[in-house]
Amino acid sequence: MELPGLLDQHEENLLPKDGILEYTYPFIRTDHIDELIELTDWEQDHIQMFGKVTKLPRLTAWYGDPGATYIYSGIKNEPKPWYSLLNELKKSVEQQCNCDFNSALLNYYRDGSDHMGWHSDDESELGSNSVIASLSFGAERRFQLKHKTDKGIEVITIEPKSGSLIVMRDVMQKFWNHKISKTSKAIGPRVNITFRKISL
Ligand SMILES: O=C(O)CCC(=O)C(=O)O
Repeated sequence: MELPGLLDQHEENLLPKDGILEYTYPFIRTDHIDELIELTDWEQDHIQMFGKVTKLPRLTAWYGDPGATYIYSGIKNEPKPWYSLLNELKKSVEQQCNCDFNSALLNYYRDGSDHMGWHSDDESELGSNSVIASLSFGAERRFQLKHKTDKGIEVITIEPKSGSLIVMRDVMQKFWNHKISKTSKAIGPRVNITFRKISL
């Protein structure tokens, strides 16, 4: 199911069942992207797949309150301290979704070959039914959602606009996987920030 044209508005829930995915556009100024690229201390992480160590196909950075350590894909992330713009973005998002966050994962997709495979953000340190808020800046990429068990539900495809906010709530991470697909189109960079709350 493709939903690209639907999205110049606030959508309360784009999922047919088992969780909530809210979409809001426009939400925030799009010109933060250059500053985010410059001010973030990006890392090139590696993962082990089929016994081989490979580069993660994007750059990442983990920021947060002291102690907000996060382990995903076998990578242990100690938080870097918030910088001012990131903290301001966190406050705007907290106000909009009426919740609070203590950490953020930043992903930098340098071009169309950078991507993220199917996964859900269901690590134990996030607790159950955690709220995750996702800000997108730059190129529009295909964000796809697939139900983990109900094969009768079509894959949902949205293209979050630069300056949009997605809020994932309720049981969504338990029932849905999501990914950012590769593209062969010549496109510019994209930065995504997911604000999270780690149990301290
Ligand atoms: O880049 C995106 O929009 C998705 C990010 C994501 O899935 C994640 O950080 O877990």
